[in-house]
Amino acid sequence: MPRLALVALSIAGVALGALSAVALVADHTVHQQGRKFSFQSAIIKKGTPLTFVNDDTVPHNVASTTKGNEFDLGSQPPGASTDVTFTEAGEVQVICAIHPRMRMMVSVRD
Ligand SMILES: [Cu+2]
Repeated sequence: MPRLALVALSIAGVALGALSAVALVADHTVHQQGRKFSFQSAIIKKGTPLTFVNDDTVPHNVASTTKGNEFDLGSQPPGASTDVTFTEAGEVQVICAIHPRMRMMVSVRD
């Protein structure tokens, strides 16, 4: 997706007073920096890997208990990069089991 479209989507999210900007994750990568996910919401096509990168200096533990898309990356050290493939369409809540304020939604589309 062109960068401009991504920006437009972000602006639309703000204009709607949405809790977060929904974006197609262009490079299929979600960064973790400052104990935050780089997207609050993201859309991914079913079966396409989403890469979680830990850019922080502390470990994270990315996980989901959403039925059909459960996963747990365990302790992910700084600098690590891990792929997650979502196999069921739907809304998936992704959390960090270490930092309760770190959460995001992944919308998995057919
Ligand atoms: Cu964390």
